[in-house]
Amino acid sequence: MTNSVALKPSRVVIVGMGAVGTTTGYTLMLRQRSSELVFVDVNHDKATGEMLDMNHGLPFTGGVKVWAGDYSDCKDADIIIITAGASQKPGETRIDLLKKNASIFKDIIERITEVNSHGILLIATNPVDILSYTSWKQSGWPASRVIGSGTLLDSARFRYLIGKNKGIDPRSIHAHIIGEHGDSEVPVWSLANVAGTDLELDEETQQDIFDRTKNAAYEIINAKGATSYAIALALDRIVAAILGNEGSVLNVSTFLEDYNGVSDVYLGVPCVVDRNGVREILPLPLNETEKVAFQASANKLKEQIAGLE
Ligand code: 6V0
Repeated sequence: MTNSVALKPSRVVIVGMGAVGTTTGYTLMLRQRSSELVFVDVNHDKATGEMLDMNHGLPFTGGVKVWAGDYSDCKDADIIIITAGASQKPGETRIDLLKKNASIFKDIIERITEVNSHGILLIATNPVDILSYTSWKQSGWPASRVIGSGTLLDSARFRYLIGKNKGIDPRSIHAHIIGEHGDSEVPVWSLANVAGTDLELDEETQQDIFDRTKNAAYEIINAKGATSYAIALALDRIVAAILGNEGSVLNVSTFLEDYNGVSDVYLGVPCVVDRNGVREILPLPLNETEKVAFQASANKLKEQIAGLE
């Protein structure tokens, strides 16, 4: 199978086997990212059903040991992916989910950190930047090992739409969405390029591409109820960077201190990700407009965090 790391003994636990958790589990299994995959859900029957269905595919893929477990399985986990909790219903913003998911998270983080102190927490549940921040605080783990999926998915949507407009493979487009994974996210047009050359997109086209990037989740949720495939691939990409010790640059959510005028908040920015988690945060030379928008995104999230405390 291409795209797989050698199956060194490694364990990934997924907490929350809904649309995102299940698709992520399936993606990790297909790409054989870890030798062990464990599914945990408050609805154990659901986790069991998904596990059985995937196990019956192992004669076609081989390699991975998959089971439905509980928090005791987090003990030996290298990575614990959290996708548990409420998801957006049509018309709801990600911030609308905060109260509900913050209380679910308290319990989940407590149970994980009771048995594990060495792993990496990879958070996808929304609002992902705020829950990554509260998980970091509660866990007491170094920020390098508490990672949110951040704007990796948004940046993928952005690169896809730019690539489509230009007729170029999105993997060859270098363009970043930073800030909140949500309505205040920021497109970094000043640094977007293909092979170091300008994208040559007029203002109206830029606005259209950004609007479609920002509103993609709303469009998909209205049409099919949830997003799952692209977020699963984004989480798989982060797992690959960690377990493969890649040093890949990914727009994950991380703790920022004195970054473009922003401190004490988690936001999506380009980070170097390797076996230890976030090894390094890359400083982006934002223009003035981008900096103001980025700071506004940080302030919005900080207000929400203050409201929780
Ligand atoms: P879903 O399909 O409703 O699945 C949620 C799952 O969590 C269900 O199986 C629940 O049983 C389970 N669950 C609830 N409470 C607990 C608990 N205390 N312990 C263990 N399991 C529990 O939701 P879906 O999978 O669509 O979305 C999950 C979360 O991911 C939501 O908050 C989404 O908003 C978020 N997303 C984040 C994305 C990102 O880019 N970060 C992208 C897509 C969705």
